[in-house]
Amino acid sequence: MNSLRTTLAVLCVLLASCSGGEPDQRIVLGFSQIGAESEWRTANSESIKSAAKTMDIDLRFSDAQQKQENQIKALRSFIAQKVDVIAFSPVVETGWDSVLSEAKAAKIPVILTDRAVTADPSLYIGFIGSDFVEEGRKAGRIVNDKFKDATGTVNIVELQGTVGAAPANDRKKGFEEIIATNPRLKIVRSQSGDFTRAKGKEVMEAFLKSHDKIDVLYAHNDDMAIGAIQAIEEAGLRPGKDIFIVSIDAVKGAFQAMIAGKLNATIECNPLLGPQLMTSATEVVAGRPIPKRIVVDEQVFTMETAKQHIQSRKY
Ligand code: GZL
Repeated sequence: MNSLRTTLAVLCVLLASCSGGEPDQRIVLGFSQIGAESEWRTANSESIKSAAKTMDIDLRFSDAQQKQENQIKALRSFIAQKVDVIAFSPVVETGWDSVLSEAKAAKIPVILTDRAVTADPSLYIGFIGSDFVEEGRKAGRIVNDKFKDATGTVNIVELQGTVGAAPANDRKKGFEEIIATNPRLKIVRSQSGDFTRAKGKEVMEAFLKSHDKIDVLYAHNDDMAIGAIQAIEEAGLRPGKDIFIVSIDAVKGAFQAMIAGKLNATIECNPLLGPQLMTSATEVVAGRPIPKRIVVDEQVFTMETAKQHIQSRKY
C-alpha cells in the first residue's frame, strides 16, 4: 500500500512540475497608455513593454486612443482583475479622483508616469516624469536669446498640446514666464494641435492665413512642429529661416528636421520611462517605499548640434 501511495505522490509532483502547475509568481502590472498620437508616445510604449519583458513582469497594457473614458474603463478593469499594481499616463490632469479612490479601496497602489494629475496625492504612490514647466522655460530662453537684440515686435504663434493635459498647461506656463522678460516678444496666436502632426499642420495653415507676419513658432511637441513645417513650406516660406521654430520631445523626426535646416531647436522630454517604472513597481509590491516624485534629466538640442547627436539617440 505504501509503495502505491509513494508512487501517487511522485506522480502528483511530476504532473505539477511538467504541466507548469507552479502558481505564476510574477508581478501583475496593469498599464493604461494614452494612445499612439506621436513618436514620443510610440517610444514610451516600447520602453514600457520591453522593460516589463526584461524584468519578467506580467504587463496588462491598454491603449486608450487619447480618451479619458477609455483610461477610466481600463483602470476599473485592472481593479476587477486584482492586479498587484496599476500605472498610467493620464491624458488630462483632472477627473481621476473617483477611479483612484476605487483603486485605493481595493488596496492596489497606483504609479503615475509621464503626466501628472490634479488629485489628492494620497491616491497615488509616486509620479515618474519630466518637469514640463522647465521644458517650457528652456524653450522660452532659446527664443529670448535669439531675439535679444530685436528692435521691433517679434510675433510668436504657439501650437499647444492636448487641451487639459499637464504638458500643455505647464509648457505654456514655463514659456510665458520667460518671454515675459522681453517686451518685444508677443504671442499673437495660440491654439491646440492635440500633439499630432496632422492637427499641427492644420492649425499652422490657419495661423499663416490669418496673421501677416509670423517670426516664431513654439510647438509643445515635435510632431506638431513637423506638421507645421509642411504648412510653412506649402505657404512658400522657409521653416527654420523665415520662421524660427522651437519644439519639445527631441524625437528622431526633430533631429532630421534640424539637420535639414527646418527646425531650430528641440527640448528633450525623455519617453524611456520603462525601466524606472518596472523598478518602482517591484519596490512597491515588495512593500518598500518609492520617491513621491522622480524627475528625468533632459538636454536641449539645436540645429547646430543635431548632426553630432543623432547617431546616439535611443528614440
Ligand atoms: C510628455 C508627453 C507628451 C509628449 C507628446 O511627457 O506626455 O505627449 O510631449 C506626447 O509628444 O503626445
